[in-house]
Formats: sequence, structure tokens, C-alpha cells
Amino acid sequence: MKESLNVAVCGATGAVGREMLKTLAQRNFPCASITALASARSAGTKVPFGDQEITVKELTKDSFKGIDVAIFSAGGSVSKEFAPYAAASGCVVVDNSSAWRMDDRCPLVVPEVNADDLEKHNGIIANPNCSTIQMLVALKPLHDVATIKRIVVTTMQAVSGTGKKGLDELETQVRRLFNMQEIETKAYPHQIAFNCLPHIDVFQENDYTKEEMKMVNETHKMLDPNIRVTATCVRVPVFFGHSESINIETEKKLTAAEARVILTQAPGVRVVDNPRANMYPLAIDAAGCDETFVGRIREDESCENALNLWVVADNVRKGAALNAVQIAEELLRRDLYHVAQPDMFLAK
Ligand code: NAP
Ligand code: 3JM
Repeated sequence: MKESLNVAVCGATGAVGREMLKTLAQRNFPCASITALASARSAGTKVPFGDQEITVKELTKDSFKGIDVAIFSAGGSVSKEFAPYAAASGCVVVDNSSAWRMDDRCPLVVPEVNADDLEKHNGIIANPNCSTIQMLVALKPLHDVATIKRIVVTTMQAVSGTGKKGLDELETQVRRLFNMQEIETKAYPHQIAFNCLPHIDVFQENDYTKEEMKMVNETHKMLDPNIRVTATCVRVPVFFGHSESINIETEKKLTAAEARVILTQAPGVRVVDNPRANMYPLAIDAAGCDETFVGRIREDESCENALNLWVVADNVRKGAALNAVQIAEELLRRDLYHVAQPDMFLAK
């Protein structure tokens, strides 16, 4: 069993990559070495890792010799192209993009939900979409007790989900509007400052967006294919933290009080639910935290066995970097740092 690992972070200069380096250092992940990879544009620049600075190298097919685990957050096309070469070098990939999530060969994992799926990995493990991760951390313990039949979810997603360009766009638009200057729209099809856009990722044939269908398909893969899921994903002018309004219908009746007790004991969940004291989960409080916050737990009075919940988490942390690092930790605990068929993803 390995005690320390040679780690690579691909996309190390991005919003998620930087959080990844921060999370690895904060959690004292046993790194024998750490390699920061990004495009040729930022090769030679430095990124912080704990109290050190590491020099960024260009990601190439040969970047993975001697690397045990590579955590990718450089976008789907980079993952599609380079993750197979990493696996072929015997390196285990934890991929943050949507490139491999629905591939049957790749487990899709939230450790609090389906850690056992890691046992059958083939070298590439997918990290789910941020909105799905926080939803399932909150819903898995309720599903175990009462069997969820249907989920209706509306997300309010922070601009950090779009990375550096999303953060820059909100900041620039707010500043320019306050100075009565013209604004540009680059990251989104419309103004995001002081606005809500019911449009995340691209529209599909069925008029849902790809982001909405990620929530449907990923829930089926990780939690239960029998749950009916419908989602509306909205980009809102918040920097960090996705908020979700969730309605669930269950087979067994669950009172709000019972749900509160179950969620209070659930791993990775923090219940904040005292509406009379104006206490409920807020994006500004969840930012920088590891937990998924749940509140506004109440019975849906329009339906027999149904509950409403308000679920908030830091989308860059539990929604991306932290979940990936937890996967890397779980692989170590289970002694799963080996790739049986290294060329599986190269072969057509
Ligand atoms: P970002 O701030 O725009 O950063 C993108 C990173 O990718 C940068 O480090 C960039 O390097 C690197 N990159 C771009 N093209 C590359 C190439 N051809 N070769 C090597 N590196 C390249 O974006 P982000 O917010 O960190 O997100 C990155 C990706 O993570 C997203 O596209 C998405 O797939 C995934 N993500 C997942 C979740 C989740 O919920 N699991 C959440 C957010 C993001 P340079 O500095 O050299 O350009
Ligand atoms: C590409 O908030 C968001 O936009 C979601 C995060 C994200 C993803 C993802 O994780 O699904 C941003 C950009 C992707 C993707 O499809 O890989």
C-alpha cells in the first residue's frame, strides 16, 4: 500500500485548480511530489501550494510518467484528450469535467453517496457536476430511509462555476454599471450583473440545457435510476456558492422533523434551519466551507408525501476541488492506486 503519492493538478492556474492545490495542502494530502500543469500560455508562472510556490508546466501527453494521481480541471476537451494518456501511464485520473461522467467504464462518485463504486475503477474516475454533488449529499440519507420517487430542483448557480471569466465578468459589469459605463457580455449571452439567466451550458434537443440534463443523468447513475428528476438551472449574480430549491416526493411519509434528525446525523451535511431566528443556509456563509448546508425543511402541503428543502454549498470546494480530493483520499484508504488495463481508454 502506498503511503505517499506523486500528484499532478491539470488546470492548476484555474479557479478549480487553485482551490485543488489549497485543499490538498489544507488536508495534508500525502504528496511525495506535486506537479502543476496548465496550457503553454501559463507555463513558467507560479501557483501557491501551502506556503510554497510551484512552477507551472505545460500539459503534454508525457506529463504523467511517475505520477500516481492526476486531478483534472482544465475543461472537457482537455480531459477527453489527455486523461487516456494519464491512465496509460498507470496514473489514476480524477476528472472534474463532464467528459467521462456518463461513460460506463468510469465510476462517478460522491464519497458520502457511493464510495463503493470506486472499487471497480479502470483508471479514470469522474467527479460529478457541482449542482448534483450538493443535491445528492443532502438527498442520499433521505432516500435511504423513505425512497425518493421524484425530484423537482431549481438551482441558483454562482459565476465561479464559469471559472475566471465568470468571476471577471460579474465584477467588471458591476463596477462599470455603477460608473454609468457601457458593459460587454463575453462569458454569458446576457448581462449577469443584477440579473438571473435561466441558461447554463448549451441547450439540448429537448429544450433543457446540458447542465439540467447533467443533474438528471448523474442522479440516475449515482443514486437510483428509478427516481424521476426535473431541473431548471439558473445563473445568478453571486460569486461563490450554489443555492438549490429542492422538492422531493417519497414513497414513505417523512415528516419535516424526521428529515431534520436524519440530516443532522448525515455525513457532510450541516443543518441550519431556524427560520424564526432568520437562520437558513446562505451562499455567503457556505463560501469557503466544506459542508453542504440544508435548511427551510418543510412538508409540501400540496402533496401527500413530499418535502421542500433549501440546499447550499461552495461550488468550487465541495462542488469540485474538495470532492475530488476526498475521492483521492478514499482511493488511498482502500488501496486502489493501480490501473489494471492501462490502455483501456486509448484503444478505440
Ligand atoms: P478556469 O478558471 O477557466 O481555468 C481553466 C484551467 O484550464 C486553467 O488552468 C487553464 O490553464 C487550463 N487549460 C485550459 N486549456 C488548456 C489546455 N489546452 N491545456 C492545459 N490546460 C488548459 O476554469 P475552472 O473554473 O477552473 O474550471 C475548469 C474546468 O473544471 C471546467 O471546464 C469544468 O470542466 C470543470 N469544473 C467542474 C466543476 C464541477 O462541478 N465538478 C465545477 C467547475 C468546473 P491556462 O491558465 O494556461 O489557460
Ligand atoms: C464546464 O456552474 C457551472 O457552470 C458548472 C460547472 C462546469 C462544468 C461541470 O462541472 O459540469 C463548468 C464548465 C463543466 C463541464 O461540463 O465539464
